[in-house]
Amino acid sequence: MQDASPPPGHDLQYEHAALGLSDAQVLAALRGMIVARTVDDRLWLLSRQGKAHFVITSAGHEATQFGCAWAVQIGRDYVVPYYRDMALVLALGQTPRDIFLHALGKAEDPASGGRQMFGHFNSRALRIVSGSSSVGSHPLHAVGLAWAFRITKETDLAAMTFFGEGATSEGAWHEAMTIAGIHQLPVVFVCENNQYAISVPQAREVPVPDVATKAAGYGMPGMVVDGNDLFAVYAAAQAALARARAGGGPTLLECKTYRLRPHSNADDDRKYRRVEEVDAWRARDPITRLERYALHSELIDPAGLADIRTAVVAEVDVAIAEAERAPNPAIESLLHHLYGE
Ligand SMILES: Cc1ncc(C[n+]2csc(CCOP(=O)(O)OP(=O)(O)O)c2C)c(N)n1
Ligand SMILES: [Mg+2]
Repeated sequence: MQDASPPPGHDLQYEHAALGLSDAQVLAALRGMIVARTVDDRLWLLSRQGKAHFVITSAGHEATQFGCAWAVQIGRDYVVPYYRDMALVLALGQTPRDIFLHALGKAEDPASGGRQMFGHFNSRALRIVSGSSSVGSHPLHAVGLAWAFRITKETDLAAMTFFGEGATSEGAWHEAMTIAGIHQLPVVFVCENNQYAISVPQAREVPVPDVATKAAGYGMPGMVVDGNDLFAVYAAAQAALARARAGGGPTLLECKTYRLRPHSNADDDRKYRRVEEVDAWRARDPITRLERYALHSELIDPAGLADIRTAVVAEVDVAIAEAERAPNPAIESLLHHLYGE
């Protein structure tokens, strides 16, 4: 039988108190990451049931996304995410209900009133700007925002944009990096390097082992971060955002991680990666690592953790039931936001 007790110690780079994080913040992040994974599981089931036509999820990327969200001044800094950032938008304040409304294409979907493909998260209040479906193009939008701050003389804010390592081979990404570097704009570029662009492994999409080294060509620092370590990501994101807001220029953060699911519900990852490889990364699951840390630091005990998991399932059940009951968009809304309507 497997020993259920946590191994001694933990394998995160920092102790939370050293980063100025309270016990309550760590537990809130842990709960939030569990919510994100539970929503992720349920999105997958909705797609298998034929209720959600397309889903693309963040399982495995939670520490990267929550660590960055922690560093954002929510509602002040602009966030320009990509389709993989479901956990990020939850960490910034969107709700499981918002995500399900979006996935099911319902009228109250905050992203588009049920008219946009899943993954185009946005919120005016939270300053989350909808990404483009065209891989690698939306970092340009973040750079445009940062340039606007310069022109309007707005200070003490930054734009943070997210993308995969595959995106760093796209022309638009190079243009974004170039302009940010020339003008030393307040942008933090976050690469969520999960080692695949759909079925294409990193060695066939990126010519260097570390995406972070590309930063040198654009006049900005680049840093490799363990993307499955919540505290390491937070420390790096916090430093980069603080520097950007203070006029110190852009940074490229490369968070090394792994997606635990196929690329989308339309993909079968068994065709291009070995089960043993996926299992090896499951052993480094960012949520398990944070749980181990929380137990080791006596922030919570196993019974408390079980209570969180039970409460999260109940919360997500309610969100999904509400979203399923919610009305579909009216036919008259078909052309809203299009062609001047
Ligand atoms: C310009 C462009 N080319 C191809 C695609 C199809 N496509 C969608 S996602 C994706 C993989 C991108 O991989 P990566 O940037 O590493 O992000 P990940 O999905 O791994 O998080 C591709 C090729 C697209 N949407 N846009
Ligand atoms: Mg990738």
